[in-house]
Amino acid sequence: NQTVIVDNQVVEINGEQSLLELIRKIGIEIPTFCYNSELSIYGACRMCVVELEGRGIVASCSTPPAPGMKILTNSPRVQRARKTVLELLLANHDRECTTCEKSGHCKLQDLAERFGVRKIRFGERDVKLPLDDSGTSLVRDPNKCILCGDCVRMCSEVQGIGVLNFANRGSKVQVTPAFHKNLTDVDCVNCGQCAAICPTGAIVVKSEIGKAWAALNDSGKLVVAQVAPAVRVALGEEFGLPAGEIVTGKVVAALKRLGFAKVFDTSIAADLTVMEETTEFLERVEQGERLPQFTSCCPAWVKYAEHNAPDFLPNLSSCRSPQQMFGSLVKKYWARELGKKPEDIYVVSIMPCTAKKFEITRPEFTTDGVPDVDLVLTTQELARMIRESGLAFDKVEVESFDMPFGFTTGAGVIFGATGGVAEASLRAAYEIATGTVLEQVNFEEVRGFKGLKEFAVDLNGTEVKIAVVHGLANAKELLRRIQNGEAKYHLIEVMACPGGCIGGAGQPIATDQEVKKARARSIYRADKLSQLRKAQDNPVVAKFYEKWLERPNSHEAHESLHTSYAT
Ligand code: HC0
Ligand code: SF4
Repeated sequence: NQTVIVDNQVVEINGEQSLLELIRKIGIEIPTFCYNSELSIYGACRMCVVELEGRGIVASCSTPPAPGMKILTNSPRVQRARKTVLELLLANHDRECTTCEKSGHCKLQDLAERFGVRKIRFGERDVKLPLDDSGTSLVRDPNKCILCGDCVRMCSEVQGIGVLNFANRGSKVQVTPAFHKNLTDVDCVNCGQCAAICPTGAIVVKSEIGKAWAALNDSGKLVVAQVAPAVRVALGEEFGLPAGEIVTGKVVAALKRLGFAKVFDTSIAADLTVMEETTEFLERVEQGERLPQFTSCCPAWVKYAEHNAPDFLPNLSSCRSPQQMFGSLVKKYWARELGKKPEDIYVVSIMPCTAKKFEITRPEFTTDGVPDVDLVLTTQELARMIRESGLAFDKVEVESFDMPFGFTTGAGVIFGATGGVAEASLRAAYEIATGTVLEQVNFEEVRGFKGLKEFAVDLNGTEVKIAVVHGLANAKELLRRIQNGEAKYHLIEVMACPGGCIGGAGQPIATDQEVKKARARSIYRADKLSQLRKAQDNPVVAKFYEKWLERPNSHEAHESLHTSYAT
């Protein structure tokens, strides 16, 4: 029969591709740097070594199980090999652990502690390579790179971009963009997935907490926050709550305690986006032009399209993302109602996303020198501010979002998971096109983690075909098929991050797929628990139209809620 022996325990082989998978199955945590279930096997870091009878020390990630194998996972030889790997990595690694952005979340630090590395027998490196701090979203520090190649494979395999690569040979090997350029000078889209998978502090999200504290301490400014849909199902993880726990009310309360005057919900702007984007879509369907329509709320996807798919730019929805629509609402209309100048209101977005930091700097989102959104903090940065302040997150009493931007429908919440934007749009498109009430609002076909999801719906006699992709490599493949005439759709949702915003690089680190799945389930649970589930039923959004915007896609709406794209 198909068994192996692991540390004297008989284990059945059940389709596992590697010894590593097989050993982890029985609850032994094999350490790794370069092994990630969603990436190809690289087998370079040598942390996952085990002792195989008759063969000696082997990398378990790249050794397939064979019947009769005898494996030791914790023999003296294995222990020595692991420690040596760690010491060699540390010898070649910047040792500013206490001041590193990744401190406390670093795998190298973690494994050095776990395996009791207290002394490094090898000398310290003396070269100091330059930092890449050029971008809005990420900081790359090659001095902390351990050459596991996770970021390289993430950027090329999952995101289809491939701007990071190995350069030089021998002891001078480095991971870098081509010709040692900065990330801002190559086609990086700021998705941050390289940082999310980096086990050390070699690529990290740019922290802007200092700017937030400065604004909160500036008495001349009204500082308000908007909270993105995906944040509410992830922040709790930073404070020991189970993955996916819905902590909306606690997020609001915590932001209030940090000093934000008002705390608003980005989801209300997502409801508004549904109205604008669906109206635009139905008009394109009627006129048979600029189809398929692509969603435009993911700034990494928009940048990808600008770099790599200029032919498709006319097909992107002209809608600004909910984050930017929210900025417009606050600075262009609400400010007037309050009798304040736009520059006296400071808008901070709490986002799961690193590309949102880039999005607010796009020149079209600054009006008369005043940015529509002033600052983006990621979920992780908010967690850090809460820790800095000393607030006990688990003890904070829940509060509700403030008005006038505090009431959302379930449609605006599901934006946070892959398929959510398409589903929210369908809920509206169906009712607007057919003039009948949609009773069954769940479109299960566009939910879940499959790379490409497809669905067709009859909208008043027209068969409308929808595709949903997440991970830019999946988008790239879909574009190729459309260009070759192999696929035809009317509406396509693209989110750059696997899982959608819940898997954003600004979220608490989650290398385990199950964590992302738990977050997605919570997003749909929050939708189910909502009083209203269709954006077109949001009475507050209806008021915005009455007071400010007239109707979806009006001239006024185009001025402040839509945009155009650069080639
Ligand atoms: Fe998302 Fe959004 S859903 S992109 O993932 O559309 O970041 O959460 O805030 O803007 O609403 C992120 C999340 C947002 C925007 C919304 C959209
Ligand atoms: Fe590649 Fe995204 Fe990292 Fe840029 S941010 S280097 S596109 S993975």
